[in-house]
Amino acid sequence: MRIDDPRLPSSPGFWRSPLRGPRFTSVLGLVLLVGITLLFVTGLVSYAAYNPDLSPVNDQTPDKGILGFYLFAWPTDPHWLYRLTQGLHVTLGITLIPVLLAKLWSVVPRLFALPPARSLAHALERISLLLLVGGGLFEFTTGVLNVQLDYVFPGSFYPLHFYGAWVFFSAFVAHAVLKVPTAVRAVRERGREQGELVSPRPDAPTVSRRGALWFVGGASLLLLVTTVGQSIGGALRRTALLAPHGGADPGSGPNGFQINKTAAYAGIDAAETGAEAWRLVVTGRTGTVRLSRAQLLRMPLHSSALPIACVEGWSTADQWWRGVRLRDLAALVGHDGDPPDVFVESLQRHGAFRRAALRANQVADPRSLLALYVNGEDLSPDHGYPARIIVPAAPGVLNTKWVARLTFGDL
Ligand SMILES: Nc1nc2c(c(=O)[nH]1)N[C@H]1C(S)=C(S)[C@@H](COP(=O)(O)O)O[C@H]1N2
Ligand SMILES: [Mo]
Repeated sequence: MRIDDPRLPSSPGFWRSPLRGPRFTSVLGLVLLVGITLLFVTGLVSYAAYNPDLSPVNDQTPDKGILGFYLFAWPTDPHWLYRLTQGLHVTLGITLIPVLLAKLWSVVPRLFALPPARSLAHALERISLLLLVGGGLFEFTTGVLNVQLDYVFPGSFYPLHFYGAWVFFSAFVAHAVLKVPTAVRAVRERGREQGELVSPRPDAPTVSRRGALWFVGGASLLLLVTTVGQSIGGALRRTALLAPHGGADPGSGPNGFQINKTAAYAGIDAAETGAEAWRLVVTGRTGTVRLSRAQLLRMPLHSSALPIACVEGWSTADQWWRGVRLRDLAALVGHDGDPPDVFVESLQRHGAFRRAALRANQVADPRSLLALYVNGEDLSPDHGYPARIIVPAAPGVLNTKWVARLTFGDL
């Protein structure tokens, strides 16, 4: 058989869909141009929100080197900032899946084309396409796995998704620079389509090109409306049919909002959190103090209305937290006025989220609390009783539950 035998996918004649052509591909490509750029930006922002610049504890991407050039001090305003950026990142990523798949389908004949390279330029182009397609599939797959399966991929999600994003986006930019002019022309022009994507012996159409685009758009819309509720929270959470389920049921009442990891999962024993056993150990410039929950409750208590916003894209509406300001705890151990960074450790013994570092600007914010109550009640065991961190605009992962120790300064 010759490579142009129409029984082989390397032959243009093998691909019969009359939908394929520059116009279909270009419309999808232009949607992805906007969508993936936004995904990349919100993804970089998400990484910055972990404050990896601060301390190796939050930095899940060792040796990020020059890729970390853009990191900045994550602000605490507006308090819903991470809800917005991460809700956008995850919802948009999921919504774009049908567009991505349709785009790949529309160019699939070119992926099989032989010979693999006609010239050096052609070889380079195909290598960049390999990075583009492979990188794209990799980023979407790792992202969805992290959201849906609480991560099962070999290796840590952060370095994989972070490095993958740079590889993918570099190939994406190169591709866009080459193709955008053609894509814009293809969308604008009327008349007969031509070019490599057009089948030389098309089948009779079963759906118009416009109908196919509506189908892709409809699939995206369906994913959008069955996902976005998890980021909006409240009553709309129930519309998030595609959001991960099967987690702990938070029940109703003041503590009835999503639970990420339960106390049982984290290995928190009720004996360790009782009034007898539990002490908060606070260390700073002037030494160490140990505080019982009763002593903490005698300190000035403050309230903040703040959400939990997880990297997985879900978030809660604002909850009403009450507790001791982090900056007051800093002052207790000799850091008056200008509090430093703090290293937070949980009672939890295993798992990456048992400790986190907060930046000085987060400690200084008067809304940042070591929360003891939520919505007028004691924290439930699953929400971090006897005490948890809550910080405005920060990713959920920095809101450490079952706090046992705070170390100010000297990270
Ligand atoms: N000790 C400890 N704190 C933790 C976690 C954890 O696994 N262990 N999970 C974090 C993550 S990823 C999120 S999103 C929030 C969720 O808080 P919630 O379960 O009260 O909603 O808690 C954070 N605090
Ligand atoms: Mo999270």
